[in-house]
Amino acid sequence: MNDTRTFFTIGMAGHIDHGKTTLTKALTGVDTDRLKEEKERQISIELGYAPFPLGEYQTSIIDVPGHEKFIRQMIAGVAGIDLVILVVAADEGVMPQTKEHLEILGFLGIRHGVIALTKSDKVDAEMLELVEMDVREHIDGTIFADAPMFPVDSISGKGLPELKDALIQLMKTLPVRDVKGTFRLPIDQVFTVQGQGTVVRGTIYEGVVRTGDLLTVLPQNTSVRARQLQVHHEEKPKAEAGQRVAINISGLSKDDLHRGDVLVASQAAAPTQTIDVALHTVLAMDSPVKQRTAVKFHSATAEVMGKIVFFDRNELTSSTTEVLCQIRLDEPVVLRRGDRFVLRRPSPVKTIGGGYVVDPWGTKHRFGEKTMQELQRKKAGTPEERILDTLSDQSILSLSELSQQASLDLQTVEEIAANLVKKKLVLEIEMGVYTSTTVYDATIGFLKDQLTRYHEINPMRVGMPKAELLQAVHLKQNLPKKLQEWVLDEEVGAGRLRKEKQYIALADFEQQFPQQWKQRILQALEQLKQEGLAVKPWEDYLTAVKIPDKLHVEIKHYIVGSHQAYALDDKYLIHGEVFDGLLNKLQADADRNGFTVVEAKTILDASRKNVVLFLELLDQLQITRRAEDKRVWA
Ligand SMILES: Nc1nc2c(ncn2[C@@H]2O[C@H](COP(=O)(O)OP(=O)(O)OP(=O)(O)O)[C@@H](O)[C@H]2O)c(=O)[nH]1
Ligand SMILES: [Mg+2]
Repeated sequence: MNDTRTFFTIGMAGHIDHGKTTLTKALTGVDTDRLKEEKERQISIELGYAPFPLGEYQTSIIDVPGHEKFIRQMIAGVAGIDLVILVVAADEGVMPQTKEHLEILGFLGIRHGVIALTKSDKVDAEMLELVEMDVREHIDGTIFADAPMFPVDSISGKGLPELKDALIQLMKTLPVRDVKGTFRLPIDQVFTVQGQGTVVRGTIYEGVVRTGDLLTVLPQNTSVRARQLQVHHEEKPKAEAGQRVAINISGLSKDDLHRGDVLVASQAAAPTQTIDVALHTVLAMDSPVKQRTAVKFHSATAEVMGKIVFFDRNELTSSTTEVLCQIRLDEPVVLRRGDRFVLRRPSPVKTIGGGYVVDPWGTKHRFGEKTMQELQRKKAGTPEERILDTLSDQSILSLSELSQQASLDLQTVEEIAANLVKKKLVLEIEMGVYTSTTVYDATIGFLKDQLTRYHEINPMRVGMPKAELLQAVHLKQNLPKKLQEWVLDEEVGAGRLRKEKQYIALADFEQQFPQQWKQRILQALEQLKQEGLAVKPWEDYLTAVKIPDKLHVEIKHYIVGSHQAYALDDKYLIHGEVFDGLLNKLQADADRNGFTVVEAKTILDASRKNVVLFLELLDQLQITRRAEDKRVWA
C-alpha cells in the first residue's frame, strides 16, 4: 500500500453555463446536477461531488454553480480544494463570474490550477486563438498566469486526455497537506441516513480522523463520536486532510447542525466574533467601503454578516497594498490564525476583497497608529504561536533550536515553553527537548495505523519489530525516531500499546491464523495430534492440506510460540496436548529418583529416536536434567 499522498480535491470554477457540470461528467461519469430544480432550470445550484480516479491518484471533483447568486456555494466548495479547473467557454470567453471566481480563488489562497476552454467544438481555430488570448490577458498577474490551457469538447471527449495528463503532472508537484494539524472539518452538508442517523460531509482541512474518535461540533460545543467514516460511499477506518469524507456522528440530529459548523478534534479551535484580519481588495471596486459598513464574511463553509472596522482610515478604496483591520461578526464562527476569507457587500452583492486571519480573538481597539502597530505585531505572531508553529513544523526541537527557528531569545523561549508545558500544549521529552501535543497525537496515530496494517498482513506474529515500525513511520511521515521512541514508551506505559521483547502490538491485538487458511491449519494440527509422538516432518502435514509453502515458516513460529505445538528438532513437531499427555505419563510412571532412556521408551511406547528427542526437549525446557546416564526432574 502506498502511503505517500495520493488523494487530492479538485474544484471547478467559472461563469454560468460554461460547462463545468458537463466537464465533470465527462471526466468522472457522474452527473452532479441531481436536484429537480437543477434539472428543470439547467443550472447548478448546490455543490456536486464526484470521485475521480486519475492514474495512481484518488481525487474528487467538486462542481460548483456559476450563477452569481450562488457565490456562497462556490466559496464553500473551493475553500478546501488543492487545485482548480477554471472553465471558460470558447464561444463566450471571459465573463463576469470568470473574473469573480478568479478573484475569490486568489483570496482563498488556491495556488494551483489548469484552464479548460470548453465548447471548443463550437468555434473555429481562429476564434479559439482569440479566446485564448482573451483568457491569457485576464489571468496575467494572477496565480494562473502560467497555468496550462486546454481546448476541450466535453460532448465528444476531445482534449480530455491532455487535460487529465496535465492534472496528473500538476499533482506530482503539489505539497503534502498538513496531516499533523489537529483535525478540523468545516461542514458543508448535513443529512440523515435511514437507520444510521446523522451524517455530515465536508473536505478535511487539517489532520486525521479515525472511526471512534471523540469530536466536538462548534460553535455549539457539543461532543459527538465519529461512528463511521465514508470516502465516496466506501467505509474507511480513517480519512485525512484533503479528502472528502462523510462522518456518521452520534448524539446530534440533523436540525442541530448547519453548513458552516465545524467538527474539530480538540478545543484548539474556538468560536469567535471579533477578528483581526489582513485584507486585500479587488482591483476594481465600484465605490469605497465606509467605516463600519455591513459586510458578508465567508470562510470555509461559513457565511456570516458583520461590520468592517478600520483603525487608520475612514473608508477603503481599491488598494494594491494589504490593509490591517477588524471584522465584527453578528454570529460566532470557528477560525484559526492564517485562515482565508472572502468579504462581500450584501446588496448589491459584490466582492470587496479577502485575505487571512491575523488574530481570531480580536478585542476592541482604538482608532490610531498605536493599534496599527499592534496589528502589525500580531501579524508576525505571538511568541507562543511561533513556538507552537515551529514545533508543528519540526516535530522535536531543543531550546536553542527553538530560539533560533522562532526568532526569540533563549530566556523567552524557556519561559514560554515552561508555560506551554503547564497548559499541556507542549511536552518535554527530555531535559530541554520539546514537542507539541499535536505532534504527539499525530505520531500515535501514525504508529497505530502502521501496526494495524502490520497485524492485518501478519496475523500470526506477536507484533511488529520495533526497529521496523520506527523506520516505516520515519520514511512515510518523516518523524524523528527519537520522538517515536518516546511516544512508544509513553503509550506502552499507559497500556495503549503492548511490547514483548522487541515486538510492538496494539493493546487489543490477538494473534490468530489467517482467516483464509484457518480451517486447514486446524486440520493439520488435528492430524499431528492423532499421531502422538510418531510424527512425520511438520511440513508434510501442511502440504497434505495444501497450505502454500511460503506460509510454512510463519505458521510454525506461531504455533510453537503459542505452545500449540513443541519442536522436537528443526523438522519435527509434536502437538501441545500430546506433549502434556506424555509428560504426565512420565511424571506418574517413571522412577522419582531418575530414569533412563530405555525406561522412558517403555513408558512412552515410542521409537527410541523420538523418545530421545522428547527427553532433550524436556531438558531444554528445564523440566528435566541429565545426571550421568539418567534423567532427574529439575
Ligand atoms: N457543444 C458543447 N456543449 C457543451 C460543452 N460543455 C457544455 N456544453 C453545454 O453547455 C450547457 C451548459 O453546461 P453546464 O455543464 O450545465 O454548465 P455549468 O458551467 O455547469 O453551468 P452552471 O453550473 O449553471 O454554472 C449544456 O447544455 C451543455 O450540454 C462542450 O464542450 N461542447
Ligand atoms: Mg453546473
